[in-house]
Amino acid sequence: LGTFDWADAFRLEDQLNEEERMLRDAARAFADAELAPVVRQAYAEETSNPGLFKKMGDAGLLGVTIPEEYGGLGGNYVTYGLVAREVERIDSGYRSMMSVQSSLVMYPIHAYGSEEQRKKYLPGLAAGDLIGCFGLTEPDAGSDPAGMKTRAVKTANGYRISGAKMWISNAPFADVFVIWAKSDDHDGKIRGFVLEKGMKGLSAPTIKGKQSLRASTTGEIVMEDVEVGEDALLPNVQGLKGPFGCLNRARYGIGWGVMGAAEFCWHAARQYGLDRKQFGKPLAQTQLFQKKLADMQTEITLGLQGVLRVGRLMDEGNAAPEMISMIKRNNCGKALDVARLARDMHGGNGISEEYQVIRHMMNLETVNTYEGTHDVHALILGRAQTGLQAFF
Ligand code: TGC
Ligand code: FAD
Repeated sequence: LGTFDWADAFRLEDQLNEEERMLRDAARAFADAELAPVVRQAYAEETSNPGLFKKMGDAGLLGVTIPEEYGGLGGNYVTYGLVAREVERIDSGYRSMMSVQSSLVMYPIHAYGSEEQRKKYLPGLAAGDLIGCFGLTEPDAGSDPAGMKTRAVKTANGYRISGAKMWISNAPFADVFVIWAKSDDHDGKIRGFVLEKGMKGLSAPTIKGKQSLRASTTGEIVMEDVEVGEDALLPNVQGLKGPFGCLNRARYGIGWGVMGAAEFCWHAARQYGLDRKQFGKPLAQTQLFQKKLADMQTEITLGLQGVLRVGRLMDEGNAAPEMISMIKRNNCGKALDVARLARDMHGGNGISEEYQVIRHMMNLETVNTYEGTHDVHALILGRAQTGLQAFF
């Protein structure tokens, strides 16, 4: 019989190859050195430092799956997931900055863009010299992006784009805006466009006062008759499968990322229970405390095994969107449960920013909502097993 490692119950470590472990370790070292020391202040002040993109780029964390010829790492999806887990172990907002850049900006430019667009944007995005954002959600179209109002009208030289996007990560300091609009030139189908900071009519005001994901900057995108050339259109995709193709990658990464946040909370709760004594013995020596630790350990172990399986299928080209819905939904929900338990197990200290579990708990409320809410992914899975859509 084998030995039992409480922190790696199903020996995830043995299921990774040498290169995956090496890149994971590098991401962990980066996160500990560059992100952990700044996150508490960033969260308290609701600011995120755009300079972190350059640091992430130098560390190879941007565009992990993008080929090296465009500045990416040329790695597999398991590596991308492992990196997300390490970054989110520090903060979901930092993982958000990274995953928007990689999956929602670099991926569509690589997958749907022209060779000129790839060469123009990808190396700068991979280096972190350029910052990207992804505009799908609108004030009146969140879970139902097909209801978007943003329009692209054909002009002599290109398109005139008008509309507003809401809740857009990185937007206030973005250089490159991947936005989705209904195009009158394509029978009203949704098309992707790459806009650039400084275009006339384009602005991205910051949304202030978030009580969650405060270390990541979020904004609106306002487009008032923004004139773009034909070269702004992403030529190789049309319809909702364009943005959903990007979301598949980002949702997958979130499935891994939230396990990092959950692991932070679990380990913190365990240590707190070992250190703190009440009624003459460590809290960790009580049955209720141990039951909670067992629940955390079990859900995290199963969640990690699930994302590893889906990651391997992605790397084989065999992952279906419904599998990604399952791991996004379940891992977000379980991570939120773990964070709430950890908050409780820290007693009064659990509400202090010093112990950090409440920051993770607050962040996970957002992560459970964005990229398809917990309930929307339930409806995707319900449709897949009944053949009946229950969205409307
Ligand atoms: P539906 O009829 O299901 O599909 C329309 C077309 O899209 C195709 N499709 C997909 N293609 C690839 N991957 C997927 N996962 C796909 N899902 C659907 C589908 O095949 C069809 O193609 P075609 O060629 O037949 O037209 O569309 P629906 O309107 O009924 O969709 C319903 C629903 C609820 C599933 C969908 O709208 C949905 O997933 N809503 C959630 C919206 C969402 O996730 N928004 C995310 C915004 S971005 C974000 O949150 C970033 S936060 C990032 C960060 O900071 O980390
Ligand atoms: P709604 O769609 O209005 O949903 C409200 C509630 O109703 C939810 O509980 C939902 O599950 C439920 N609901 C909706 N439809 C149904 C139904 N048919 N049946 C049952 N229940 C239903 N978007 C981007 O495009 N780019 C980004 O970079 C981005 N970053 C974000 C960053 C942050 C911090 C946040 C908070 C959001 C971000 N989003 C981004 C937007 C995010 O994807 C949306 O908030 C999310 O898709 C939900 O949309 P909504 O907020 O409009 O909620």
